[in-house]
Amino acid sequence: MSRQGLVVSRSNRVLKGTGIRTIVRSALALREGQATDTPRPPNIRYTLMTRRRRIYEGKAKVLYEGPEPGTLIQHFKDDATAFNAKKHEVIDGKGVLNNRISEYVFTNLNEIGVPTHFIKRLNMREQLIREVEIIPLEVVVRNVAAGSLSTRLGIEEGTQLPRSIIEFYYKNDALNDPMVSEEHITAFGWANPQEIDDIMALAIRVNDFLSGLFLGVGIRLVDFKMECGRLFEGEMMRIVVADEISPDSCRLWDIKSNDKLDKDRFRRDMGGLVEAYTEVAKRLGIIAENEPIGGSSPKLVQ
Ligand code: AIR
Ligand code: ASP
Repeated sequence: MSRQGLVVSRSNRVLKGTGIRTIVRSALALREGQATDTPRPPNIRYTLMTRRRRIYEGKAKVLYEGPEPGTLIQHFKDDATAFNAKKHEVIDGKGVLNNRISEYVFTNLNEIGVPTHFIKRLNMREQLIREVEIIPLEVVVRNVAAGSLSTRLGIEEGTQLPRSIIEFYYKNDALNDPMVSEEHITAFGWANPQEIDDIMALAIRVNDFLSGLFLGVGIRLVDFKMECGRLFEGEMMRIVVADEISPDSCRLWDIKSNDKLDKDRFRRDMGGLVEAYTEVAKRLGIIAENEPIGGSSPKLVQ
């Protein structure tokens, strides 16, 4: 990642308090896009020397080693991919919005007793999470027909389903995340029957919570994807919700207009993705009405 060991260039600032701590603090704040009042000396380039160990880099996120054993830092990138990364774009501001929206959802889930990997948000793009063993499944819950379900079964998008449907997909890019059944999951040892029960119970609770949350702000939760992980605590293990829950992983339609407020805007070349995610964040009260959108962080000099 180019943001590691970054070089920050700033000029025309009054020189004051330039101890190494101040410099590192400023550089960190800048890197994360936080406002910093700490003045920097003019025309000097700083190299941030703290290097974190990168554990994993996915399409939209990076995981770094956390400050304590058993923790990780989850970093939200601006990258958007679809159709198994065949389509790729960098959308300025997406990572910041997903970090905030996912923080909000996971904080609420923790509060209502749905266990998650989330500990706290650290800055504009990063959150502290518990290290879990990711179960290689994408758990999709659907309330309204859309996307691949509509294509596969010929059901018109927007059709209310008779009941919520849970589907499993095997997380494997090379295979295009194929849909799998409980038979496949247990036969290949991705999860055992007890774990599948736990995952389904979590999926239903998350769906109930999210449906109500979004309905309250005039948004229909059409479907969403979640991932689960095994959290080991001493001798004990439990299944928790992991990854992220954001407009990247949900279909969210405005109740009145049916406007899409999710990643389908990117998948279907509709434009206005950051505006749509901002609308979701504003309706949830995460960001203020007049807060600027998209402004992710200062431009970094490579
Ligand atoms: N999803 C699936 N893989 C990645 C993601 N984000 C989400 C989609 C949609 C739901 O899972 O964002 O909310 C179902 O997707 P599909 O394509 O199977 O209809
Ligand atoms: N994120 C996945 C991909 O890059 C799938 C999707 O969201 O459409 O292919």
